[in-house]
Amino acid sequence: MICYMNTFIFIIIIFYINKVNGTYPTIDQAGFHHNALLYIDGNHSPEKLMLWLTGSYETIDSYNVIFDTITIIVERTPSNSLTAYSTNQQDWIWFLESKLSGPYGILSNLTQALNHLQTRNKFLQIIVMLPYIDSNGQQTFSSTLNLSIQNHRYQAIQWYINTIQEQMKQYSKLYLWGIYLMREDISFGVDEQIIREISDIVHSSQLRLLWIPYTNANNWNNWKTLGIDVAILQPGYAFASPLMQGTFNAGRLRATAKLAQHYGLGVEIEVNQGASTEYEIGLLQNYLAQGFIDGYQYVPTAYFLGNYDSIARSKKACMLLRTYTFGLRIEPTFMSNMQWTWTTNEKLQATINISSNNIPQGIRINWSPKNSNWSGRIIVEGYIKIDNSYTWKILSSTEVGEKNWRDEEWTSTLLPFSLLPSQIILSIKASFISSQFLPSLTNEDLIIEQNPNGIALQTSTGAPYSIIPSMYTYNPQYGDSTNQTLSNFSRGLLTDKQWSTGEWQSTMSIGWSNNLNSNSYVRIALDFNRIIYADEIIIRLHGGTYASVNWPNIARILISSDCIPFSPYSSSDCSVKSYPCTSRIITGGTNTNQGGILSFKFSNSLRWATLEFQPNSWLMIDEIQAFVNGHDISNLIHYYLLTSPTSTSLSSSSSISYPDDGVRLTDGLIAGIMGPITGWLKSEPHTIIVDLLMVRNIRETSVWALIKSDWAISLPTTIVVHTSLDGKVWCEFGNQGQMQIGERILDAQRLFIRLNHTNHARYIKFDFPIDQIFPGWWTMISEVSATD
Ligand SMILES: [Ca+2]
Ligand SMILES: [Ca+2]
Repeated sequence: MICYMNTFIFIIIIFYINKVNGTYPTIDQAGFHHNALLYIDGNHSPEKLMLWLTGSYETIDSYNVIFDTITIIVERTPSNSLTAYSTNQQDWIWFLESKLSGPYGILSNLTQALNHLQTRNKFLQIIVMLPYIDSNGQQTFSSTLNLSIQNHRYQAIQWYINTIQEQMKQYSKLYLWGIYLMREDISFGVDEQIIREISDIVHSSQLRLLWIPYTNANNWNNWKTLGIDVAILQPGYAFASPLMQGTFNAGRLRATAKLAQHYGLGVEIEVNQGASTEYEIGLLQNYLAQGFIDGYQYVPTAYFLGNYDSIARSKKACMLLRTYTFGLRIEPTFMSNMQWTWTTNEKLQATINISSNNIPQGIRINWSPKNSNWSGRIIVEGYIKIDNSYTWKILSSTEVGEKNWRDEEWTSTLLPFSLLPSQIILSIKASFISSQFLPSLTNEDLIIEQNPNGIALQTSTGAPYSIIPSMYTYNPQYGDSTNQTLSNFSRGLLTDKQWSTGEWQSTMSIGWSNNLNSNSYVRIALDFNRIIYADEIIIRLHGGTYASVNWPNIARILISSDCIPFSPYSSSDCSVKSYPCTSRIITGGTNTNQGGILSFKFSNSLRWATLEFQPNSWLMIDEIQAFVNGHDISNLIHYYLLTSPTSTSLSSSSSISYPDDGVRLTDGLIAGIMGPITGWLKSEPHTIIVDLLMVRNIRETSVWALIKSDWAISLPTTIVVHTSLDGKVWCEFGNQGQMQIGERILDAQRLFIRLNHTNHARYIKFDFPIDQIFPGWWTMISEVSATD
């Protein structure tokens, strides 16, 4: 029996590691293929709908309706209620009577548009949203209905569906497929029960139920048991790339496809802001291209297109969507399945020549379950022609280790870089280095990205800085026992030999919380006061999700004997080595409230080290320890919190509209759109001073600012840059201190000064004087940097 069981498990494992275990829904099962979400918050005339339905741009490009199904959605009602939150009977009546039906309702307008167009099938199928049923917020749904009572819910939903079915009878070109759940997540508990009730009512009306959850929404992979007929998964990449202050790279599209396939969902096509810019068109192109690569092009699909006159706000994006729905393959902006030359020695190495038409902006590694236990370092180098000489240059590097895995092992790692126009790249080499075993990779796992990614890693990335006047009120929730470690190397809570091996105790930890919209890093620099030899550094911290205390997504250590490493890109004057977290050990506590250790094992000499974490909710650290041959040398550690512990509020008491968060301006991320960003009125002067903590070689300085003239945001007219060795005597950087215009990505514009020689500096000062010409306009800054 035991033998039999083992064989059985073995077969399951083999099956699991070789392929995705599951399938997308079929078009027959779902009853649709191309289902577009039509947001009718605005007005949709028949003329406008003719453009929209045919994928035409500004004039009719074709008379063929490219969708077989339309899902009708209203987000906001006249009483300013959101249909995904809580609405009342008046809101529902308004939707049914003035938006859906009637002579100017969407059903009538669609019919009028269809009278001039050709459809694939006899009918255009219609799906109508059902507002969220909120058992708490809808207790006074109407004078007679309280939706916390099951019987009242039943009456309201049944009435809503009956009304739609009645209205639909008047339109012979439209066919009611069913109901769409407006809320994109389903909380555990009573909401699950309500979804089952909705499903019963919908099914008893001979209709079907559609749901489109977002990434990691509650119950996203449990939709079948709740009585939902068809579910489509949102990748979210179009709204959460690093340029949009999010955390997804293009590998998210592949991961979504694999997860959708595994759990039987389709994949949503998403268009950001109507895809009017080259960058956004590139994102759309990759959604569509991945549909061919991973097969979701030929299964039930939902299209999120925003609310515009046409399905997109550029001719090219409209054409891409028409081509895709017609069934043709779309080429990605990235390059995949290239002929890499692979060598295996102590490390695995893949090399490829780059044609002069291509502008690589990063290498993406697509992981699959066979590599789920791999940990090690990846280095990407470029063979680059600069001023008639050729040289191998490190473009990017990263560590893959414990807890780097999300998306159920279909994750990817992006190694971003950006080359100057004068640097011509002839070859790229990717090396995989590990002390354990080498990963098993093939050509299809290595992708060359050509889209900009909003990451600008420089010598100064991660360095502390200050703004004058201050734009940041600091009041830590879980701060250190001393303020010394915020401004210099010192000792505090993290070196006091006190920690909890079990449950988290608030007084023992320093805490950092990640903002959901950002992928900021937490960095702590260590100084051993002299060059020493170490073979293990461990972090004592907490996780398990209690009170949102969780293990970080990513952890690594950078070490150096020459400089305080902020990032492994730290320039040629300083040698930095980096290592992944090699193991995570739970030392005690309960399932949801754990104590544990993250261990970094290496053997090297070092003076300085920087620990870098990407938090996932709260990161709570108790202690840092260092060892050599099992001998504790923690008493040598002095540390500097490069990232301040999370503050209770960001300058809530002051009049600062766009406060700084203390890390944003040197975190390596560029904001391509408005969002959390540091800004001030041009009638006020500001100064930013970056402290590299020691003298470094600097050849170039830059500032990333937003341009958005319809929001009164423009580039700073003048930025004067100075450098200093001691923070007292300042030298102008460049002749006039005036910056040149560099590259632009979305609304982000780079300004820079490059010298012909190297400048020695510890401090870099960026002065933004008062702008007399546009005093009422804003300056918005997302990054300042210095590099050699
Ligand atoms: Ca401690
Ligand atoms: Ca930034």
